[in-house]
Amino acid sequence: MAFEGLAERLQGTLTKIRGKGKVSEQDVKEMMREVRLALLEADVNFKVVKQFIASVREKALGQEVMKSLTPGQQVIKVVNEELTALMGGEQSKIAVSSKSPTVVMMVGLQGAGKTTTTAKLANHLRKNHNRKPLLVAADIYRPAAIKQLETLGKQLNMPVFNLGDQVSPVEIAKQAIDKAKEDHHDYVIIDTAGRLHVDEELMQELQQVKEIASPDEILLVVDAMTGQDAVNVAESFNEQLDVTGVVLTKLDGDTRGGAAISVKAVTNTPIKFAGMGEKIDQLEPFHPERMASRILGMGDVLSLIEKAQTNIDEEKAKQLEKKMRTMDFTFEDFLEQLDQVRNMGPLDELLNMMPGMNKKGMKDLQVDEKQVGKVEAIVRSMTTKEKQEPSIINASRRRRIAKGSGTSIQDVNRLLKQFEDMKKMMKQMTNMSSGKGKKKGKGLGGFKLPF
Ligand SMILES: Nc1nc2c(ncn2[C@@H]2O[C@H](COP(=O)(O)OP(=O)(O)OP(=O)(O)O)[C@@H](O)[C@H]2O)c(=O)[nH]1
Ligand SMILES: [Mg+2]
Repeated sequence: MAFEGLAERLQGTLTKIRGKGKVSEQDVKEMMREVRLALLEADVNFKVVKQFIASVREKALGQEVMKSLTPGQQVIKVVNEELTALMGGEQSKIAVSSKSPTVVMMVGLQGAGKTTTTAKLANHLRKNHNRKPLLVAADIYRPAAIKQLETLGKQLNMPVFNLGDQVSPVEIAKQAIDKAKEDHHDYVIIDTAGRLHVDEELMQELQQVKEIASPDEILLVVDAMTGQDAVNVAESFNEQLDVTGVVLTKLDGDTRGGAAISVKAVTNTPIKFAGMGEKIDQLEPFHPERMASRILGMGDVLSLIEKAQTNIDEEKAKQLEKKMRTMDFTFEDFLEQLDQVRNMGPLDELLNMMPGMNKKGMKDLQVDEKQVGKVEAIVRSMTTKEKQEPSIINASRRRRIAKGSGTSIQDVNRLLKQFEDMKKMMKQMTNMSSGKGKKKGKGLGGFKLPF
């Protein structure tokens, strides 16, 4: 499987710092040395590696600290982000012309996988985008080329446009597009001939086809197994033809993966699809992010990172903030918030993530886990009504709650008092930030949270 060597090396390196509570500059340096070697060994372009390492190092040292991740995990996060960016960041989709049909031209060296990919792409477009492609046999040089596409077309039950091998590719392309319009095809995919090396004659012909067909997309098909060569080939094709996208084939093979990582960086052309096997349905849209996590082989760490970033659901946080403003914040909200944060790790996070809580001066609040447990027990001993409307909690209810939670009446009293204070403070803070209460300038000093 592609990337195995690279994945193994990177994982080995990253595992070393994964659980570390502290990552020193020296750690990062050593790790980057290993990552560098791993990438070079995977046949990633030298310049690309250099740049990559520099930007990871800078970001790993300069980044904002996320409390729910260990420093080791944070470095992994940076490596993952940078690797994703290197491979193009966002997924890059195939062109769609506003004027049907969309014309796609496939180019590339001999044996790269053009003809196979032409069929795979047609299948993908029909299956996933409900399109009606026309395949065009414009390789008149290799004896069996037309036959090969015809066979694939039959297999797909899709028409193949073909004028035999006595008509020029330029003429074939022209007539194919007319035919596509006539038959209401919304995609035309032109399979062209390949050569062993990039040569002048081939390029000229491709340029002529390009001129007549004005393709919306020129997909360069490159064989991932060829490593650095794939990147060089991509560079020359790009210079001559201005390709709009790359298809990396044979990523299922025993490749070292370097091409996947450097092609975008070197040619500034996005990888749009990846060939994952010889079968017609083995073509996948290329997702830089997924590819990066596959290379890093760190689904667990990466999903933890993702969780840390999204766990406090933004929508909920907004609702909560609104509630606090309007004084509707109840003990029920409090519990919900507590649960959400519990899923993630250290509880002092709660304070920083609760809207309005991460204001200056509140940062150093320490949370005593035992106290939190006590508070939670008290809240859970309340009836729903009590949680929603703490004002109804009279003396006998307080007694009952204390008993139910294994705490004292004083504890319950203190919590209720502090909860009211907290709500008041929220109001004050909101007023302050909206400018209303500025004159008071009371500050928040001395206020204690319920735990
Ligand atoms: N394993 C694997 N094999 C592939 C993939 N894509 C193409 N191939 C194989 O690569 C070989 C060459 O594919 P073609 O589609 O004929 O290549 P081409 O670029 O059209 O070659 P020419 O027409 O000679 O220039 C075939 O045996 C394909 O089955 C892929 O993603 N994975
Ligand atoms: Mg071919």
